[in-house]
Amino acid sequence: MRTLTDSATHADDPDTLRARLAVDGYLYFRGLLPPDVVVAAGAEARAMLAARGWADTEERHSGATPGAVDAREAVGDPADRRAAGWPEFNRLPYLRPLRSLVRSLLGEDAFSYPLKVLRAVHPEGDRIPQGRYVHQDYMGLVVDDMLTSWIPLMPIPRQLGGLAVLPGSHLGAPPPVHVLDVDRAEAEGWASTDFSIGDVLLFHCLTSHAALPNLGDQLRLSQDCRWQSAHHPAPERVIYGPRAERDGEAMHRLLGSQPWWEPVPATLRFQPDDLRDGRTVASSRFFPVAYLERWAEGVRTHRL
Ligand SMILES: O=C(O)CCC(=O)C(=O)O
Repeated sequence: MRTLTDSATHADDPDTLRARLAVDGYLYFRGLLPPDVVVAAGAEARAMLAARGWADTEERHSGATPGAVDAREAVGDPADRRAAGWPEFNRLPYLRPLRSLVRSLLGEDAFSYPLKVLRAVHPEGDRIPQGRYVHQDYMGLVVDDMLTSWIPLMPIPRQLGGLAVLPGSHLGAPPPVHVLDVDRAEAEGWASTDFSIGDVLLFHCLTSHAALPNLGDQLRLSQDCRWQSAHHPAPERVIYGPRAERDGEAMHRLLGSQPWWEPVPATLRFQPDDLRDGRTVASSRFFPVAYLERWAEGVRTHRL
């Protein structure tokens, strides 16, 4: 497996970052965030999950109570919902080094979605978590040039199943959805690294990515969060949350009084949720997109 290219020394150089994003489809920053804040977020999430029997406080996996196998199941798990609503965890995308960096790429009207995903991934067993499947985030949300930030909440060596990306995959046809086969990934040129506290992996919504298997005996904790420019309409459900009785921006009631909280831009327009059922054509301001049509029944790409 190739090692992710570190762009930390170019964090203040948006032209270089845009050029790298256009070629590789991702940007990786070693040590971008203050470690103490990330450690606090991880410790808080772990303690809350532990209180519900997900893992003990030493981070070891508790076999007795498997918990949710992936983020979708976790939404229905009170322990995970509580951990994902805690301030230290939510604060990470609002930290200046990350927020300014994303804005230098997407523009000053860029914002992070109010809902952040807490991934608590158990050692690999019979049930494979969603994140292990090769996918592109565009397919779920249909927002041009949406970026995802992936933040390890603990040191995540490859053995613990960090995230891997396929550099350059944003320029071609999306692969069929399948579980990442690590041996095959070697040959195909996938890239990952041994992640440390403070690292951030940022990738484009057309970039294929997947988690490596967790072959350790610890619960692997990370956060992923999505970003877009307010120039593009946003899917309503990612701003207001999945519930039918919507009463304003998700998380606002819980976190709106935090000094770091920023509401989504007032100018933001919305795209109907049923866009998922229709035809869409992707485009990017960073690179020419292989003509990509997304229909309800799947995705077709054509080289122009
Ligand atoms: O962290 C994981 O296991 C998967 C993350 C992922 O697929 C994503 O952020 O889109």
